[in-house]
Amino acid sequence: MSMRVLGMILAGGQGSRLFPLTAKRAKPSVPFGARYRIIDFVLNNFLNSGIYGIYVLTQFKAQSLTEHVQRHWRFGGFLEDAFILLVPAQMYRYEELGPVWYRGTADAIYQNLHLINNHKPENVAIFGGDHIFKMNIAHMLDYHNDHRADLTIAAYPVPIEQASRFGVLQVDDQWRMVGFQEKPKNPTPIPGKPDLALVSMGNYIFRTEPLVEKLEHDAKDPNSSHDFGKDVIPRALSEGYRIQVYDFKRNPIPGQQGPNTYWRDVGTVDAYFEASMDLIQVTPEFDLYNPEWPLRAANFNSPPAKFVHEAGARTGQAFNSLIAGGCIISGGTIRESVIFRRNRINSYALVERSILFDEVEVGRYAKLRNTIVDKNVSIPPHTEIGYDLEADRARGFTVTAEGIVVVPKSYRF
Ligand code: ADQ
Repeated sequence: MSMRVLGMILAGGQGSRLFPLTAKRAKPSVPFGARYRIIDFVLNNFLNSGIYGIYVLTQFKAQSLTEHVQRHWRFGGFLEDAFILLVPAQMYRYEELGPVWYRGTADAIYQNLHLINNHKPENVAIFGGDHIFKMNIAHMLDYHNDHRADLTIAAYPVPIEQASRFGVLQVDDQWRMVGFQEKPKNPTPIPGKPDLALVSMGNYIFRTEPLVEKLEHDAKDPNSSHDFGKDVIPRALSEGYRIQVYDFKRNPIPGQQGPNTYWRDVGTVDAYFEASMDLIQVTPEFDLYNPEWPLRAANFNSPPAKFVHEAGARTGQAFNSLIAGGCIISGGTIRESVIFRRNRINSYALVERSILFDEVEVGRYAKLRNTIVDKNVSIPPHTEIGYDLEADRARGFTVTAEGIVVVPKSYRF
């Protein structure tokens, strides 16, 4: 019996604009929101949509991503079609390609056509692993089937000045795609809305047969860069394939009111920081607390977060912040911050508008603001970060255009 839909997650991009957070890890494994990694959101989208057969295609700096998925997303067993498995580039799996990595997003799927052939799904849902969003993929699948589409592309309106970073598309009144330009210099606005362009989210549902046909064709083309946006989609459109566009805003999330509007690329450190700061609002745009859309993550047996003080010092306290398990806030103060696992904030320390990854210790009287501290760093007493940006640069920290300071993983003072 063939399965209805096979999930494939593209997790092999370099994420170079997120440096130094991606210096040692692939973008999908960058930590986010005190206890998640970016890939968790798309994995939850699949599971919450009842899609349990998922391959994650990996490539660059995949070690922490591999460990995360293998250890914390173990799944399946009894049901043959229930699995989450990693697929690194195989090299020589297809003799004629030789020792190549995934040459582009389309090639990553092409190099795994044998998996599609094994499962014989009616449709293949190909999603990026880089974005933070909630999406009921079952609803998009129903739309795709109702329209008897060869390909359905999820789309979202963005301000016209941002549109050059995306695939920009045009639709007719039935939302059939009639135009597509990958990262155009002069994006075409939505008719009647000169400030907005409709862009591809890089999330596709293909009927299996046209997908295989297109990929086999593309693989043989010496002029192709083997990318969905640059090569496969424009060609499919010009050849008259039936391509529907799915309006992400109409995607219904159980337990969530109003249109679905949250989709973040977090492509740069500044975008990452801003998306993190949204989470600590009283009513954030992205709700982690909706019980009808559970967001599974790595589960550690962390002890509870604890807030204490030494004799004579002020008690440890946190305001408008997310604090993960295993933290000890021992006399320090935290404001508007996202604090991952097993951190220790000592007496008289002040952490403001900052993000601390796992296993960070902030020494007594240290002061941090607008700072991201990557994993496994011990900040000596009295250190100031985020106050004198020149001094921070001189210490080898990254300082972004918006003045956010990043202390790299395992930095030694
Ligand atoms: P880009 O933003 O350029 O455009 P791309 O670099 O192609 O995105 O990455 C898409 C996804 O594929 C990411 O999740 C990435 O990790 C992964 N990926 C990239 N190269 C890969 C490879 N060689 N092997 C495996 N995985 C790989 C795309 C579309 C646009 C669309 C935007 C939306 O081309 O049309 O608007 O995504 O963000």
